[in-house]
Amino acid sequence: MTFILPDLPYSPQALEPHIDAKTMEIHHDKHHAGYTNNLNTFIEQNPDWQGKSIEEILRSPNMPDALRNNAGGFFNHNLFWEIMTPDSPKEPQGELKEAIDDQLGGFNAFKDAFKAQAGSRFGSGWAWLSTDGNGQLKVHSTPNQDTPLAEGLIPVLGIDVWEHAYYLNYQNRRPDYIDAWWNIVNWQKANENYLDAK
Ligand code: MN3
Repeated sequence: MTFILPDLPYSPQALEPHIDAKTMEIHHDKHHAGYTNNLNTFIEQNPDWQGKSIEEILRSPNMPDALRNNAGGFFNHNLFWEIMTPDSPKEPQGELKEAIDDQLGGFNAFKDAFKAQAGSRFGSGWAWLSTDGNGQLKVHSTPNQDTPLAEGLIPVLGIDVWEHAYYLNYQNRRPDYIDAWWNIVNWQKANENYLDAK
């Protein structure tokens, strides 16, 4: 099985001014492409891992680091492009909105908890809103390219807080990047992810 780098679902400049076109181009065309190529090379050279879906790979308990990092990078960025949009409704939608209200104390409390996870992740990683598949939500973060799948969770939405995701525009101001990111969250897609996981 060969994993295919997906096209961005919008133009590189579509998310400006919140994420600039140059960052999007480098992030997709270099970083995401790199994870995808390295993943495919690893699988070519390690037949034991052939024929598995990306989810099956990432739920395996015994991934070597080369696989863990590149499979995670492939999967995480696939999700990342999808849960952003230039046409954000700016607030949670549908059943996901109800679950955020019921379980996490509402949108503002959720944003604070999410920003705390994203802001305190030392070095490189991701912050997530994930679900256990039974409707329960969890706000958490992972280092490097680790995924919620490895913890038995399914990601609903996530923010990349590697410096390559924001440094050109925001330099060291990660909190400003996180604040701006709420303007481009695709809440319809996040709600679909939540419903699909049930
Ligand atoms: Mn990235």
